[in-house]
Amino acid sequence: MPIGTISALEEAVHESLARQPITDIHTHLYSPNMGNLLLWGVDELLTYHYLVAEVMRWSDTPPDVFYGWSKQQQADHIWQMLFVNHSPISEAQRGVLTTLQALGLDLTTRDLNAYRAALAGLTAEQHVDRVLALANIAHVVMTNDPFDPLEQAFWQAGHKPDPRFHPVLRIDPLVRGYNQAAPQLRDQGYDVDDDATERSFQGVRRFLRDWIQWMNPLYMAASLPPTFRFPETSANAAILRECVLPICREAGLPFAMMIGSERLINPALRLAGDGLGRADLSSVAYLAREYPHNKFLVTVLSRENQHELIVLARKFSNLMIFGCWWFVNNPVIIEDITRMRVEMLGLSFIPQHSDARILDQVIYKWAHSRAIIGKVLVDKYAALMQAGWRLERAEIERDVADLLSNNFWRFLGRSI
Ligand code: HDL
Ligand code: ZN
Repeated sequence: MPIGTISALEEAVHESLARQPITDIHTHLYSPNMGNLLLWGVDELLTYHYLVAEVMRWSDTPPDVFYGWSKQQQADHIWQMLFVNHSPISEAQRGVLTTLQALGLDLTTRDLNAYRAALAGLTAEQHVDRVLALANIAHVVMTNDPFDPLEQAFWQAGHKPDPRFHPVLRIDPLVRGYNQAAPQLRDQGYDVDDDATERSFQGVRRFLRDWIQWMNPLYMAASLPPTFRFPETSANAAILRECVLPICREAGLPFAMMIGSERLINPALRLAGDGLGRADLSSVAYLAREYPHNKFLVTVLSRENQHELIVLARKFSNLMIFGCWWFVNNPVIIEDITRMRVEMLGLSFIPQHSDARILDQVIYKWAHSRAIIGKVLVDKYAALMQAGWRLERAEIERDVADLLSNNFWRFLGRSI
């Protein structure tokens, strides 16, 4: 039975989005059997680095003093400054409310200790089951750092993550600061030079092959600065050319490039101290063109880069663009980006990832994004109806499944 009215269309789109289990293709979450790496709960929610940056705008407490406090003291301060003293209307502030409300907590009391008590006593596994069900997430793609001793201990012992959690081999040091990474590689037993020599190439290739074997990642990934250029003569570029791209091709893995992060523009803020810059996307065009047998997942941090990245996706089918990353993960920009992508790519992209660092955040990050993606889809499907197109609910469900999951797995060449 075709959809005949706008209200029926709105119901079909928003219900399809709500019912479609999500593959969240980039997060900083961890399988519950990876121990303390997985962050969850009220105090972690409140001390998210986005909120740390926002509290510093009101607080008389210097960052180094703040970071010397306990997690609970930090959370109390953020709650008081950003939620009680001022209305919590920023995206990250509102997100905390969306999440607490979904967890069944009474926000009229504003009783932070009651919220803490409500979640106390839960195990990580129990909370993972509850939160993934609330957010309707079927697959969580992690960010796994082979230079982190905790991750080395887990993967090199042959442990496997919860099957809902999928690994990604994150290799920033190799392509963003190879000279500094070389000593760490030698510490792990890889015979490399500080410069990008043939011996270094062989050592890094062995490193990558070993970690692919230990981790079985879905893709390799790196966050890259706005100054990222390829080709160019640096050691970082040589490692990308001689090691990362050939090993990705050999293993059939996409390489995810997250471009535009300027690390620690304010070091005092630590994890909250990163900024952004506009990147030169001619390097992405070069890579997609000159490496047609490699697959690239790409997201960019600058609002000004979004349109040109969409144009590149129109030119290269080995390029899959994804998400509204970090500083563009705000409703006004998410809507802008999603409209441009639909208008220029149809349904052949991955609209969002959560980038969640705290488990509970997936509730708000996906609730907020589902609403915006739905608003754009309703407008676009309504235009099809206006043009006399017969709209079937099953086809909307198919399209939504592509956007929220199948486009990713199809691009990987994997069935799930
Ligand atoms: O490099 C990245 O993966 C970024 O997402 C950073 O982790 C950043 O700190 C972040 O959490 N953004 O949302
Ligand atoms: Zn991230």
